[in-house]
Amino acid sequence: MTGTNIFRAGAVAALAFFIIGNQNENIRLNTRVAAETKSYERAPLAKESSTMPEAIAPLFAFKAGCLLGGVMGKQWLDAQKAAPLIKGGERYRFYTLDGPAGAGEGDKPSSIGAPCEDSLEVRFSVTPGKQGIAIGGEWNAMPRIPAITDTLQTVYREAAAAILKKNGIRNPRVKLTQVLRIDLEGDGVEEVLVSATNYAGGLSPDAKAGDYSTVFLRKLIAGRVETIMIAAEFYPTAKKFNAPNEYAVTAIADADGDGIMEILIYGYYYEGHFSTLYRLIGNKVEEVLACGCGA
Ligand SMILES: [Ca+2]
Ligand SMILES: [Ca+2]
Repeated sequence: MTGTNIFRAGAVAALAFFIIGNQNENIRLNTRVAAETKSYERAPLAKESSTMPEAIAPLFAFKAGCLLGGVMGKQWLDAQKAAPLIKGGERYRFYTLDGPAGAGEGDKPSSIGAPCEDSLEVRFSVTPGKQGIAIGGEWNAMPRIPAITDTLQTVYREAAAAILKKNGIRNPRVKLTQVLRIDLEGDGVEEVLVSATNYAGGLSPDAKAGDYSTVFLRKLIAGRVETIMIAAEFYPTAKKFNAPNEYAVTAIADADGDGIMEILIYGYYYEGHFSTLYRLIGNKVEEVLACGCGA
């Protein structure tokens, strides 16, 4: 099996849409954030740009350590399309879940090497952290900073339990690993990103009955808090040699300069890892770029 196939399949398989409808959930209206939405720096829209093509803004995922691709104008380019446009010497800003984390120059992308010749790495002029995302371009890519909150909150444990039961795990061991509050689109209403994982025997080639890993979004839609699945796999029964993945959010940043923050999810399995960038479109979440490496 190739890592590329696994990470693509794992990332794409989980796009589904559920309604939980817990109206008591505390997603609060944040008027201070709303007031700030007017001052975002945005990249010029295509219709505002000159006849010269805009320079590519590369996107690099730390932890998985690979070039996601880039944005040019309003286009998302995957790594293979972006790489020829990245000559080396581009300036990147680094972002973790805690906020901006410095800047540096990147060199020309090069192959990670066997067994992932198609995955590309970029070396930086400074030693960045091991987390988060590197973003080229000049816009403010982190107009809002997520609040990293308590993983024992009952409302999110209950939301996770409902998802697990709906996906066939009758008596789930609910283990939240991350609860992040962030206003993704800057409309003054916070969303909540929840990660939950239970691999009873740790990550291995096999899954035990009741194992799962998921990242989902809680979002206020037309007066109801709803659940939007982003990445997920559920094992109501044990599976052999299926290479289960564990998922968590490693960055939340505006990767294309439109003012809406994207979500970077890191996934790993027993013999590889990957990063997948998702964007919010209205009330849906879709994958835009991914990279990784596995045996
Ligand atoms: Ca929002
Ligand atoms: Ca964006």
